[in-house]
Amino acid sequence: MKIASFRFYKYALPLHRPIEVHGLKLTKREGLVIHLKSEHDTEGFGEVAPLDGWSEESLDEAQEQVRELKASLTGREVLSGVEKLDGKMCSWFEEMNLRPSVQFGIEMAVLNLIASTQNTPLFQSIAHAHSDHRDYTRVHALLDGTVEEVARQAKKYKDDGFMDMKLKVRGSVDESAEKVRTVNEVLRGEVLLHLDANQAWELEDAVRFGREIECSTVAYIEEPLKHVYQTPEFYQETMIPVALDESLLKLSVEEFKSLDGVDVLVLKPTALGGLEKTWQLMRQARTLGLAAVISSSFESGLGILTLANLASCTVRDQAAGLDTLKWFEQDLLKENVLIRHGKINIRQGPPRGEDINFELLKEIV
Ligand code: OSB
Ligand code: MG
Repeated sequence: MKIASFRFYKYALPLHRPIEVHGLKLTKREGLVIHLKSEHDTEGFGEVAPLDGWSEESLDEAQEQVRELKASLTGREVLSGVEKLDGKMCSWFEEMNLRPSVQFGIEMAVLNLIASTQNTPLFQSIAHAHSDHRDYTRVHALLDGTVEEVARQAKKYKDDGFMDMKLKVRGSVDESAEKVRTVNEVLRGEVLLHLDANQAWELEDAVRFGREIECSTVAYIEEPLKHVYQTPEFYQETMIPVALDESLLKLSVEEFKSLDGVDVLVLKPTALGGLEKTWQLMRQARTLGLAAVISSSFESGLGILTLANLASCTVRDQAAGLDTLKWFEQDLLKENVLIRHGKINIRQGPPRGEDINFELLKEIV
């Protein structure tokens, strides 16, 4: 199959409320969309959306590389077997040294092109020759705000049928612990709670937090510590399993696998450097007995659908971190990605041109 046409676009989507990442506030979400067409006129969309405050590269840098990709891929054959995600994808683009979000976006476009040519949902072509996959993905509902707000959100999502929720606890230890206790009273142990502290605390504070929420049903906490190497001490003192997220951008597998207390890997393919790299981390997690949680970097619905497909292939039926479209006032997909009873359905094939709001895209030539 040939890449007969390669076009790309920029978007700037308005938000209901700012996205807050490591102290930065984004008032709109900007990114790029890659639109590939084969010689049979099948299509594949990819999204390149580095996240300020989180990604190492800027959107301008990413855009420069997408331009280079367009020049080098137009008219070329898709390397056969790349959909197996066993190393071919990375080697195909190796000499271009793609930034993480660009690697993700081109892989997403190529995989969607292959799936739409085969006329199958993306998860079937990803999981082909691999074992497990489901035709849905479970998602945890994101709770964020004051004590009263998160309590209200928890009640609503519980009534909606969510079985997992994730609560941001980046504030003071006392306020955070109060949030957890309040939410827990609403959930009554019927919903699993994930926490995320975004590296807010010194060991001492993190341990105090752990003691203050003692009776709550917390499945794991993401990044409780300023210094990740203190994870074993935190775990010993609190017995709360730890998930690594931002630390994965810095630590190698060798480094984190020796940290006692680490139980979960939170994988953000846009920041980690693509679908194949994430797929390999999913396999390593499995070997090490760790759970893998696929998580968004606030991509549009296009990116979220691809991530939901990837998440449906994790071995354990873990709730993914994909409840971020509620920040967006507008989306690139005409039909909103629905989270019903805590699940995203992924039975449909990859998006086609007619599914996209092209009026929100500005072509870059
Ligand atoms: O703190 O985990 C984070 C998104 C972008 C940057 C950082 C984070 C997130 C999310 C995604 O929380 C949603 C999720 O993981 O549930
Ligand atoms: Mg996190």
